[in-house]
Amino acid sequence: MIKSEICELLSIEYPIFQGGMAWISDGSLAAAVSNAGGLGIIAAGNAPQDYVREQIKVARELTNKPIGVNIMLLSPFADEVAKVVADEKVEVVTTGAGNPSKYMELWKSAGIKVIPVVASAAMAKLMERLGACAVIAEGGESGGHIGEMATMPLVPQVCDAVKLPVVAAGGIADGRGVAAAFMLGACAVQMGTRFLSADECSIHPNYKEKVLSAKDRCTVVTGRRLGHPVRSLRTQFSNDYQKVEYDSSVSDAELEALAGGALRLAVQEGDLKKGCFLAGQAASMVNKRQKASEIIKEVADEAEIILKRASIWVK
Ligand code: TUI
Repeated sequence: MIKSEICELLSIEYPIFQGGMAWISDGSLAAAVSNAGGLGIIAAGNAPQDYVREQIKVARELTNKPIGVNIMLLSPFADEVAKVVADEKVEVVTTGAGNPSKYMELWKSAGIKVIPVVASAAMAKLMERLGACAVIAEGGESGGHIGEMATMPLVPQVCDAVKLPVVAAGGIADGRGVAAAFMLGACAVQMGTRFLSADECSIHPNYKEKVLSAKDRCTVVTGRRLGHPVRSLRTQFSNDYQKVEYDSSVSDAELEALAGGALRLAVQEGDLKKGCFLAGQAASMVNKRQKASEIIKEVADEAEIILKRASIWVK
């Protein structure tokens, strides 16, 4: 059994988080992961407060284990959702795509454990000073909104910068990734892409099929011009977007309009032409449909075998 200080800190069995993926990570998926002993996380994404309250209720009906909510800080509803999670006293809040400083006091006074995603060592230090209980060091191999650094150099540098427990994310989809993350100094991992194939993940069948058939070079990054780089599977949408991204005759507003609604079209409609199918570089390592509990157990068992064998390298 792999265990670390994060298990005691959060009262979970396995040091494995399920990433809060906008439009995807709902109360059912989060509850399945938490019931399996990991940390299930509901994504607030760009949704208003009612959706988030409802998904917390769904999760609470399905599990009495701790759950988390991810607040996407670029959301126009971030302020109201920040209050909802405090009201509902979810056990853990993770944040993404920005700096959550202004909410830290509110969440801490509600007794919530705050675990921000950081994309740099400096940001990790700031979060430590403001009272985060851990940080997620997410490299640019991940799906969705990404920072500049890759997981391999980011995790050890964040570990050196803070005394807090560090959760590694980005490019991790099996036990080898978990073992590597622990070797880099992390004490837990967060996986998003791997959970896209979970039976409890209710994305459109076309989305699941695209992930299951993805190859190693199937992801691309778009959105750098607008300052919000996003990794997704190569599709007609990403090809169309890339064609106009650096065309100076296309305005920023036109580019925004092209991307607007593309996540929802992928997740709910499975729209293979206009949908933006977010996924990380580990997509091609996701090869089978499984229950969330099987994913957690398989990944943890693989990591255990590898970590036990690690001493063979020392002569
Ligand atoms: O947030 C994510 N991944 C996401 S959010 C999302 S929804 C979205 N849709 C369209 C455009 C943009 C977002 C889809 N995927 N991951 C966590 C993450 N956070 N990755 C990188 C960061 C990050 C970046 C900069 C965290 C902090 C940060 O700090 C900047 C600052 O203000 O200091």
